[in-house]
Amino acid sequence: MMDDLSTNLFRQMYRIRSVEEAIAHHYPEGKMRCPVHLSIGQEAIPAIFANIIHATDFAVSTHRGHAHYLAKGGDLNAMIAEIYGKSTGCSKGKGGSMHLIDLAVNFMGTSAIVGNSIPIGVGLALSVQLKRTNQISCVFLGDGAIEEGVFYESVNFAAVRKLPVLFICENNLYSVYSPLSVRQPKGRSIAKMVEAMGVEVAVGDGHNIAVCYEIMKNAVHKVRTTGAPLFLEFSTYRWREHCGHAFDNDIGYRTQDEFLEWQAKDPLNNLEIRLGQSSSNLERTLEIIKSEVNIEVKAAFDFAEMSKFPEQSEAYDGVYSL
Ligand SMILES: Cc1ncc(C[n+]2csc(CCOP(=O)(O)OP(=O)(O)O)c2C)c(N)n1
Ligand SMILES: [Mg+2]
Repeated sequence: MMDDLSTNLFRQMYRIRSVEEAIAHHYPEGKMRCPVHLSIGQEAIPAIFANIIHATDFAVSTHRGHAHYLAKGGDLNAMIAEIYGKSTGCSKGKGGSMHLIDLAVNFMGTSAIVGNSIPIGVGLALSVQLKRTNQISCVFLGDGAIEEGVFYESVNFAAVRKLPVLFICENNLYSVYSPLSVRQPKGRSIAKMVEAMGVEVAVGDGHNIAVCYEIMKNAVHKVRTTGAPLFLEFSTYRWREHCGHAFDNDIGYRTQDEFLEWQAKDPLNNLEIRLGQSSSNLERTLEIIKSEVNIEVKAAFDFAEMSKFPEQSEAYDGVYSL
């Protein structure tokens, strides 16, 4: 992989990780009054996405959406302010961590309801088809969303109407505390199930950034040129508890050995080691990237802290008019 691309991927992954680590660090202060679902450990796929997708393409995501918002180019200050409930937040401080949106970069929203954003993303793809623009619509979803009925309706509709939608399933093996083994029959492959619905699929080890980059690049190109849907399934693993800032390996739904096995495959750490060892110039570049990102992240938290809470009179602004 070329150095420029590798350092870009490093920057994206490091930026997402730093933002999430800072959220985890400040969360116990009690100033973020919303649940947070962190994707520390899952940064590779959004970082790859950031390097491939166009600003004009649409994207929607889930309750675990910080990384996708940032990867699509969403405003960092507005995201942290939103999590702090401030009026400068991307949803004016009324939505919190699970309601991120940045229309300036066509990041069209996230939802607390599992599966809820899938038909929105498919609807956006229908709008692209009707307007005959050269955009695609990307739908991030977790393995748990596959168990919602709306997923099948949406995939079927996308297949039948041949819509330019790219489904990106981040399979982190768990829906809250339930592993796939208690939710799906043994050996059932999510991707194969989707393929049986008439949609092309590709599968990748979400920790192998070189392979996943090629898979995603080909998929985006294919959806854009054919206008047909495509489904990607990447394996990945979240390090922290399902919801919140802490680690929860002690509560018994997964083993410490499993956790350590995935942590050893950390794409961020492994890329840093590989690049750092390859030349001292690259090693210096990584240090510069890290200090730039650290400054940016600190500034976003300062911005959120300094911003005001919404006024009571603004409670329904932008929501609906009576
Ligand atoms: C319709 C609905 N059912 C259940 C929940 C509770 N819930 C919140 S997140 C979640 C797990 C979703 O798992 P997955 O889609 O794999 O995403 P992950 O949390 O692993 O990123 C569940 C069941 C919900 N928010 N909405
Ligand atoms: Mg999951």
